[in-house]
Amino acid sequence: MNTKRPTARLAGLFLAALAAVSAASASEVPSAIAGRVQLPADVAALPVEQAILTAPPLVPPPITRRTPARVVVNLEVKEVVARIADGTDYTFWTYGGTVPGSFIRIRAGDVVEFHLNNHPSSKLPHNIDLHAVTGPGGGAASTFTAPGHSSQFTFKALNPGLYVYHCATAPVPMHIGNGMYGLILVEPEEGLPPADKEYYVMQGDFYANGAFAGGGLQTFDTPKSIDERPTYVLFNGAVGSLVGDKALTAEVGQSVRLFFGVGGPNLVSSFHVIGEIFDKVWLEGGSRLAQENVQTTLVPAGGSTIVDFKVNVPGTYVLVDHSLSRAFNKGAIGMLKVAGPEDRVIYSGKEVDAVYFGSSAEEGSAAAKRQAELENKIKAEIKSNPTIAGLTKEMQIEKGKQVYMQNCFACHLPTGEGMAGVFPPLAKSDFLLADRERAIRVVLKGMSGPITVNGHPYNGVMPPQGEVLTVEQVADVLTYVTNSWGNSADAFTADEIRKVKGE
Ligand code: HEC
Ligand SMILES: [Cu+2]
Repeated sequence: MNTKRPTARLAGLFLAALAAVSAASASEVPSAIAGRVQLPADVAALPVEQAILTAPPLVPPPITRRTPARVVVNLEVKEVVARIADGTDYTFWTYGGTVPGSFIRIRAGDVVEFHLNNHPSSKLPHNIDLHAVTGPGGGAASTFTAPGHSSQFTFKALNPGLYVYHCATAPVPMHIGNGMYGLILVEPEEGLPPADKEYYVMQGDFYANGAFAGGGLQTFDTPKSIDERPTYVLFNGAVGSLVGDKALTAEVGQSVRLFFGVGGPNLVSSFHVIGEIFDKVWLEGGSRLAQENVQTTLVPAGGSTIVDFKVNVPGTYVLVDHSLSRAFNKGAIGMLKVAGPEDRVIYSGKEVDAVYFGSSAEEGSAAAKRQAELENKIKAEIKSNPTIAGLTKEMQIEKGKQVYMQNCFACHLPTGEGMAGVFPPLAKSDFLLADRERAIRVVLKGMSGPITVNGHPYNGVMPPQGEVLTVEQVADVLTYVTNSWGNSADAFTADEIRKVKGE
């Protein structure tokens, strides 16, 4: 496998470079490659199975075997643009192309060979911390994976339960906030009691650089995330992902089981289904049936729950976070549609009408749109005022450093030194400092093909940043890189960037 060598070098250099960066210290840093594990004879003799992964709201079938297996999991990381609300797209980072990521189902005692494959079109390295794993970082350090690479590690599922997995690459709240989480169910050895319908739902808080359903393409907003002011609180990654013809379904008399998790990054959920009572709750996703007859169950960020209930009468049952502004104004609504004969003794009145929620949400979103317009007007006023607009070069450098630590450091490293033969240096780069316009073009439009930097050849792919970054952010990050690590140049202005962008 010749993919191993650059990864080893990447991991080693990255570790050294990251040690100097305090901002990244809370996240997992890559570890050295330990080589393939020598499985003892009894483990090597176990039957080998390819895990079935499913996209939400579907769940893989229950595990029927009552003995352990070696399970191979192949999970692909993909950065995708998808609908977050009507007329509004968002750049999601995903496991398996969906938010939440693919559902993984194994059995306690299984030995899992886990492959994390980072799609070549990804802009950033990613990893995975599975809460079902016993070991440092839950696998994060062992799965740090550059774009176009694949990492492998092995773990034994020691504890049954429903566990969250998530990305733990710096900046962690951004990776999780962009949708990098999912659930892995470790069934108890004897299996779970049977249910007629099983579904997979996860709640997440999203921090967009625009208003709720504000239109256009939105991306992650760091200040909003730090203040825990989400633009959206969503079930399964989009407003309306479980509504209308995408609603969950069941029939009168059936037992429904929800595997519900909270990816966060920040909020907890007061999970409730309007018009239903949870007959059974496996609190916090643990393996013991802990409570019965529950109205609302609290699910922590990075936690889960399993709820079972029988549906007795037809109608629409609404899933909410009972912190209700999140449901009515930020999107945390899903639906379970139950078909079948009425039972007017159990329930005789008229059912909850979906339109009630819909129109409230619409009014909220019209106001939010107006709010976005006003915010843009204020921004335009500030821009045309030279005393406010005149940012000092130092301020630009500080802002640019933040852009760099989100968008560039993964490849060019926090020290700007790059990685010999793979990522060219920005520190004292003759290529960078020779031509301002060319530098702007590289950042906006990306670059590929052979180049020479400080006498060394490079032939890689630099992903375009023009869609991800605003012109101000490009000006700031270029001002930062051309005035750090011994470099020196004039500040870049947004107008300079705009000129190249429009060519
Ligand atoms: C996914 C990895 C990756 C990311 C992220 C990335 N770059 Fe690059 N960058 C490259 C590669 C690879 C090249 C060389 C391309 C080639 O060989 O043609 C490059 C080249 C460059 C160059 C010109 C060569 C030099 O060393 O002077 C500049 C300037 C540059 N990048 C700046 C940035 C900035 C600023 C950011 C963040 C906004 C960024 N890069 C993000 C991989 C990356
Ligand atoms: Cu990630």
